[in-house]
Amino acid sequence: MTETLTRLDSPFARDVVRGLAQHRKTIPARYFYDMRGSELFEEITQLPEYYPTRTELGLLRDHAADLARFAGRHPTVIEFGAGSATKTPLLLDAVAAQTYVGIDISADFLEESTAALSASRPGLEVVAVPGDFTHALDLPPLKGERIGFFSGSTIGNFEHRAAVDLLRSFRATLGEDALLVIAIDTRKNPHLLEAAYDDAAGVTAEFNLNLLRRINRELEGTIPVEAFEHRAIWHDGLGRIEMHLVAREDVTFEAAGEHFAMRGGETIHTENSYKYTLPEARLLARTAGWEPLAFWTDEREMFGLHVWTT
Ligand code: AVJ
Repeated sequence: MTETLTRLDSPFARDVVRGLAQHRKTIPARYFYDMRGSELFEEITQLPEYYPTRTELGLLRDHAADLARFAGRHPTVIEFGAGSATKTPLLLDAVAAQTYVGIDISADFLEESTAALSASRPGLEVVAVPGDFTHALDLPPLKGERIGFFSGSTIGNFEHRAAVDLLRSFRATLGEDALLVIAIDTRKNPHLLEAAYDDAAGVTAEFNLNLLRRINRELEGTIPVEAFEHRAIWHDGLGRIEMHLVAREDVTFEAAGEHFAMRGGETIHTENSYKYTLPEARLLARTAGWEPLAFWTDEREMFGLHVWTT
């Protein structure tokens, strides 16, 4: 009983109820990442259509020497979000980091990624800071140069104003004379974008639908998942990919103790993934108090890796 009460009173429950009660229904994208959602995202990163992960890895590899030139002699890498087993080591090696600080709201994911890093590099000092990186954080005293790392183009999940606020918080957390290495996906042919977010194997569809399954699992939901389908659309005016869950027919269901009804064709908007031209990315940097220092992209300009300074 207590268990039920706490679960139906969690931030997830509150955000689901608030989002589904709206005329235009939404659920924040951060709730994709339960255990199953994280597995599915890992699968997405391997899909032939999903270019971001492999392109970012290529850029980190190709520009290791450039990154080393910007870094000082005893750098600390401060990662916003739990580290990826593939990308984080590439940056740490490129700059010969002495210290690594991982910041993530999920203590479990953070514990997993920092433990793996410590185990694989005995010489590295590893610090886990459980916390919400969308707010300025007090870090423990750090020696050496500070290099922030925000990978995956996660910045794309934030609306422009929220992205500016986030980048200002990073600046406050990192302090003066810091660098930020940030991955930002580029604007490109809409067909390529829509394929990347609606893959032939249906993994992204499953990732999107898992949000409904998660509500059913955790919030006593009765959502008829088969009555929904995945949709990814490029919105050119807003410069973003939108993911939706579309009701195929009229549906009614319960979730987190509330009753909801949707008409056939009505959607739940589950994610925005903003894409930036180079001038847009530079404007974003300057608006948030950063100075662009370097930008690297691949041959086909599929993805961008930026280095900014304070
Ligand atoms: C993790 C937010 C960067 O927007 O590409 C992948 C999430 N959603 N496929 C992205 C995602 C659908 C991803 N980010």
